[in-house]
Amino acid sequence: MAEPVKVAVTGAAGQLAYNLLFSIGAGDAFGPEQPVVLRLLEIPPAMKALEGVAMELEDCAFPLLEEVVLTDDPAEAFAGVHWALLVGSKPRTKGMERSDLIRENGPIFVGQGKALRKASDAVRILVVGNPCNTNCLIARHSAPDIPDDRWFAMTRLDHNRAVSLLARKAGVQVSDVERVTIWGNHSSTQYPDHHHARIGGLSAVEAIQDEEWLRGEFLRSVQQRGAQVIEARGKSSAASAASAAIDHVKTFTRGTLPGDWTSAAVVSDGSYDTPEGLISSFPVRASPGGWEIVSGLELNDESRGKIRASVEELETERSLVKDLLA
Ligand code: NAX
Repeated sequence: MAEPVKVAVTGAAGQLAYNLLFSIGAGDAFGPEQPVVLRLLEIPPAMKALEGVAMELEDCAFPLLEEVVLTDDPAEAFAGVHWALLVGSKPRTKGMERSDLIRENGPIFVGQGKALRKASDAVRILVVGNPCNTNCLIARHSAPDIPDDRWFAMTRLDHNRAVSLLARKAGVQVSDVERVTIWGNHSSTQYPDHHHARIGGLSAVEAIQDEEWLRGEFLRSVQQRGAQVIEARGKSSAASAASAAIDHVKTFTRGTLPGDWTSAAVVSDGSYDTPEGLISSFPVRASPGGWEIVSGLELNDESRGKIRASVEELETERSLVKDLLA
């Protein structure tokens, strides 16, 4: 048997993690040959609930799940891990502004960033807890020794939502939809871009024959899907978000399909006029050896304007947490 891959999951007693941990245990993220160790982090009041989750993991008798460690100490959670899935953060409460949420959650990611120094040299970090781009920025600044290409904030759920919507509108399978891009922030300013998408080998405009829908309803539906799920379910997306996190790990472990790309918020290298260092979503090609931002895509004025608006929001968020960026 191979050496186990060690995976830290924070917020491990929360609803998203409840949909995530069992998939990881079953082998969905790392494949049927790869043993896994789960290192689960929670805050002290949630440790009892976490014990319940651990009992259930045990009761699944997953052949690949070698060990489950429960802790409220970030340094212990991250010791030697190859992947850190940072899901835990405080939820937005009634009447709370996005800026309040950023200030509430920022300090969590300073502490966790520092503790990530205990991780394996090969660690990769996926921040899911919101506001995920700016939380990722804070953690990255607190762990300057971890190279830029290891940091991700999750826009895969937005990407999957866009792919699914295009497939349904065109009446094709999701596997026929390629090269969709989510640009910018994981927020309602994100820009789901159909311009380079291919649907069954055609451009999105040719396949869908409804440019007005592509430029209007498609965009708004992806941007507002999270809010719609909350409205309908009374809770935020959990199963689809967990599935997207698994997709992200799979893509960045095994690579994107030939000719296709994915979306992920990564450390900007200045591409597409996005200021260097911001954690912004781009089209990304991955292989088992690494990844790169897809370069050279032509953007029309409308696309450039929409990307700029989302990037400006990220800059505002960065200015709100300036004091937390070591
Ligand atoms: P829950 O409130 O169910 O769970 C969050 C868990 O985090 C709780 O168990 C809490 O005790 C724990 N926690 C809080 N502070 C912590 C800390 N300092 N260390 C470790 N654990 C801590 O929320 P859930 O529905 O699981 O969502 C988790 C996060 O994912 C939220 O921030 C949510 O906004 C975010 N999401 C991000 C998505 C994305 O696409 N990037 C989509 C889904 C989801 O909305």
